[in-house]
Amino acid sequence: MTYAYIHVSTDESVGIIALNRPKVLNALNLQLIDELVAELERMDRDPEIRAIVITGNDRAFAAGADIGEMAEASAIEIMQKDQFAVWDRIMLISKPIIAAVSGFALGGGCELMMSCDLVVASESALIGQPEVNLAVMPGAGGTQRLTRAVGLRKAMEMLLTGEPITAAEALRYGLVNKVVPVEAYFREALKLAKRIAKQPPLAVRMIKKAVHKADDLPLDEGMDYERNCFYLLLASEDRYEGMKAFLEKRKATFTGK
Ligand code: DAK
Repeated sequence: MTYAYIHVSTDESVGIIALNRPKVLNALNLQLIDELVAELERMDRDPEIRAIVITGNDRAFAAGADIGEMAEASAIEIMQKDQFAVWDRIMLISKPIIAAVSGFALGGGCELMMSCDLVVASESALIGQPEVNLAVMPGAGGTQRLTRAVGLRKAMEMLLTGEPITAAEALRYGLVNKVVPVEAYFREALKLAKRIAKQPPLAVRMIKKAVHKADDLPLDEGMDYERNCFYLLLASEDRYEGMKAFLEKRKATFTGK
């Protein structure tokens, strides 16, 4: 598959997608999002890939949706094309996605980052939702996921002022997992991805889904969901192997069955 706006590679069992529109700070035009989601879905189906890293470049993860493209489109055109539907498909990816973020992660860039499961940021990262400056508002989860992640007061401040926060502040608010020097953010994200890629894939998949349910379900329903996943994993071959290997004091070999 050849793409115009993303670059795809693999390292061991990690799939890597680099957003690639550097001249416009990786502004997310419709084709880029289509390519990104198509590749995420392809990697999700590929049994050789166990975790996915999405990155940009040192200057920008992504500075938002492409304002040039949006400026031309009417509300009716955007609604009729149902452009948000493609974004929603990111949440259906079953494998863990790690964002490696440096520089600007603004608007749709911040929303894309928040759709990932883990975030490793460089010290230069600037993260925010500046849509208000354009007299619009986030449409791909900015008011909902940011509020869940950082709490109502901080989300209000970021969304109403449009001011980005630094990586250090994002770490304090739990919006990113780790902050490292700019030379190291991609390497650290890859290291984290490789670590997760070695875990038994069925357990990883079910844990990811169950954690996301914590945002959506009341506690009793979430507990119920968790328990059903737990029972299902007990039926896997890997769990016999995992427990047997522990008792035999050897390294487990997981097959994803
Ligand atoms: N779109 C298009 N081009 C962009 C861009 C963007 N979001 N951000 C930057 N660029 C372009 C600039 O126009 C410039 O192009 P040239 O002039 O060189 O041709 C180039 O990237 C470099 O940018 P600057 O010269 O501005 O660089 P600076 O370092 O001076 O400033 C900046 C960097 C990030 C502070 C600044 O570029 C900036 O404020 N950018 C806009 C940030 C922003 O407002 N982002 C939010 C956009 S709204 C949707 C899904 C999602 C969304 C909407 C709909 N649907 C599914 C329907 C999300 C909406 C948004 O994200």
